[in-house]
Amino acid sequence: MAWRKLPAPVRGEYIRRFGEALRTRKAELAEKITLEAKKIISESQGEVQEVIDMCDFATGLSRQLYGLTMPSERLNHRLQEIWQPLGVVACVTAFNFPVAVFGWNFCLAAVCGNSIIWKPSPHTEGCADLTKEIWDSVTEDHKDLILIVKGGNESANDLAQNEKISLFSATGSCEMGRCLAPVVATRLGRSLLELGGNNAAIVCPSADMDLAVKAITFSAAGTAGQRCTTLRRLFIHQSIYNELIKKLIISFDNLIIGDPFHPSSQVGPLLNEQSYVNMQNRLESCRSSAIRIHGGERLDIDNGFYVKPAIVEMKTHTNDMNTETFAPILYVMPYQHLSQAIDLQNSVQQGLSSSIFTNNLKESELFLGPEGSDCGIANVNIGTSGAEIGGAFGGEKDTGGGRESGSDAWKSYMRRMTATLNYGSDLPLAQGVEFDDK
Ligand code: UN1
Repeated sequence: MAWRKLPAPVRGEYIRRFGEALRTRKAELAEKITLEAKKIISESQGEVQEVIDMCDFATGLSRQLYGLTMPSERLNHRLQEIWQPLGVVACVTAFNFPVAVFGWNFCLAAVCGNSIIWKPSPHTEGCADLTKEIWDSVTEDHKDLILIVKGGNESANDLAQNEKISLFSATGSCEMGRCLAPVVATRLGRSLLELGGNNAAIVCPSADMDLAVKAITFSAAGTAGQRCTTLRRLFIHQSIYNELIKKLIISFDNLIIGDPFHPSSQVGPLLNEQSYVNMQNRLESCRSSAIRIHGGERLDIDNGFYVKPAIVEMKTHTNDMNTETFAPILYVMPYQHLSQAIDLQNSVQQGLSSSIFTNNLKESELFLGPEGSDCGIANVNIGTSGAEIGGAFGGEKDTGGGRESGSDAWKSYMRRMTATLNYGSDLPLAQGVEFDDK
């Protein structure tokens, strides 16, 4: 039977089984991620766990696709919302989260009654094939719920153009979004975009310094700086600037950089030579405006593009800091007043993730209030990366405005039908309009 005709909880049961199969094959899929995306094995296992968590979430959700019932102003009428599947969802994913972002999209799309066409990054097609193989192992009749399309920008463009795609969901750079969103808009299609970030953290005088150092190090250097949520800019209150910088330099010096398959490695290599060249070009470009640059150099390990994550001390917020360089470069600046730090944080075009480190309630409330962070994600005493699936994930401004994964993000994968039903014998018109023969 057609997938969209199955009762949603039956669709949820398939997703539950997919989660069970992923649990069984977690190690195998994680190894494939480390092989292709080159992230450390613990992060790859975490990424598979993210898909498993999505399966659990979506299974529960399959019984909770609630539509509101509103009181009708007319006698013997019922007014309600019914949520319907959209049809085919296209999902374009990036190399850095080769299965988790697919999981966010697929699990929701599937319980909502849609099928998915997945275009993975050309760097991580093996991860896509293995994920599809795991899906195929849990179903005889619905293997074609996932179709994989391989290729580069042209394939993504074909999907964006295709009138039969009801939702075009894409994760990647702001440039990619600027190219593809107008293509979807020209056919008045729907898109869901999760584009670049340029995430900042603010460290206030009352912060727990050791906790902040740990969180900053993971967010800035983890995944070799290749998450959309990676911490790229750090604003430190001037009264604690020197102390925190010293601790951060020690923390970065102590990072274990090496083979991502080795369980003790904390930072693996960059994806490829291009990523390395981009990083070096950016460091070169900010050399004249920086006060000091710590790290950033290539390390001679196994012919890979291993780098020492860089800390760049800046005097002012320069143009270099406005661009997302997909590599471990952390720009650091002192600030005097919290409102000034928040302004600097919000001064970039992207609006994905943000953090404040403070033990002062007034500061954290300011940060989370209407005059605070302008990002889709705002954390207190946690770094900018590593969000759980339960919340809606995505960002504002040039990040594209889309929301994926938890909360009510499922609504993007359905169409809202407003139904008014007359169970009386008269035909009263809304707003008291009279249309009877006089
Ligand atoms: C991404 O880099 O595109 O919050 C996604 C995080 C991860 C997802 C990152 N859960 O860092």
